[in-house]
Amino acid sequence: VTAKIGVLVMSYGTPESLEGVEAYYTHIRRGNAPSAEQLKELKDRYEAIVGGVFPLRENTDWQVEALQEALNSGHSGEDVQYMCYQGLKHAHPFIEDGVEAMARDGITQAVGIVLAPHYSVMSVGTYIKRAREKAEASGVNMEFVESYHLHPELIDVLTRRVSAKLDLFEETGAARDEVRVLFSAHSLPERILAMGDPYRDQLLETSKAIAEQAGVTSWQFTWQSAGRTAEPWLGPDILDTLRELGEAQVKYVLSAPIGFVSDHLEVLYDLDIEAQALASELDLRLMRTDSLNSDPAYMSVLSDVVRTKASQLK
Ligand code: FEC
Repeated sequence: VTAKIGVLVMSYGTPESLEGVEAYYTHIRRGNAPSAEQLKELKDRYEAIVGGVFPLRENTDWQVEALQEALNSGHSGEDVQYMCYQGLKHAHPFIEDGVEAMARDGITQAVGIVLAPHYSVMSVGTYIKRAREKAEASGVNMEFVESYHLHPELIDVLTRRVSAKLDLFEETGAARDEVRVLFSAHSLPERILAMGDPYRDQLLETSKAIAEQAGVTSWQFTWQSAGRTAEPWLGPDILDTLRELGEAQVKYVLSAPIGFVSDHLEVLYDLDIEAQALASELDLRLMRTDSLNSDPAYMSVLSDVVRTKASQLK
């Protein structure tokens, strides 16, 4: 008999339409509805990226499908069939819906993984907490992948992404060592540091590993997309970093948003529109590394860590 192992593939989630933005934003704000002004501002950002289409939804669908294929191919020796289920943090199907669907299909053993390589108690930690609670209530035995930020294949594929854009800079007249590489990730409230959270260190470890492998000496880490709340968020923000680089007469900048794995609002708006506009004002040439999306190399990273976790199921 072939054993069935469920895989809960968790991602941030995005609205299905502009009409869905209000409910989505309210969910992100833990049930507090945004003001009319905040709502308009967010809708405007979605309209600016793709005119009312939400790329994260399709990208997540493709990632989940590609992961299921990767898990079930090439390991014929295993008497295991992997079944992937989607669980989104702020949109349908929610994390709890994914666990429920597994239980309905008779799955009793499962692995959970988040489509984000770095662990923070405020990011991946909250996905896992919700999935674990639902799994316990549904009789599903689950193990979770917490992070995979130094997986050698992840470092390889991200190094290739950085090198490809450095080649492009070179083809258009900039020497490789004139390009400042800016690794970035979603900011979080500063208070995570006092909690001993590993998020910042993991991000620095990924950045350093890629820089070493790509032979990049001119690099730094910066934050992006901080939330609009009263408390202090981790900085410096990428916009301030760009201003500083402008003042320091740097001319070429490569943005490498290593905390994200998909094309979505925080990449397509915050970097490609907002940061790009500032860069042209400052007379900086800014390029960005391509997102991983469903690149087979990324699927191979995910399937490797999922298989390892599955082998630890008790
Ligand atoms: O394309 C899309 O529709 C979704 C883009 C998107 C991604 C994303 C990733 C992360 N977030 C993280 C933390 C926070 C915290 C708050 C927060 C707020 C927002 C808002 C939008 C939004 N986030 Fe997000 N995030 C994305 C979108 N995020 C929209 C609300 C408006 C705004 O502030 O811009 C603040 C919540 C609060 O008010 O208390 C905290 C983290 C990630 C990366 C890890 C992951 O993917 O889970 C961390 C993609």
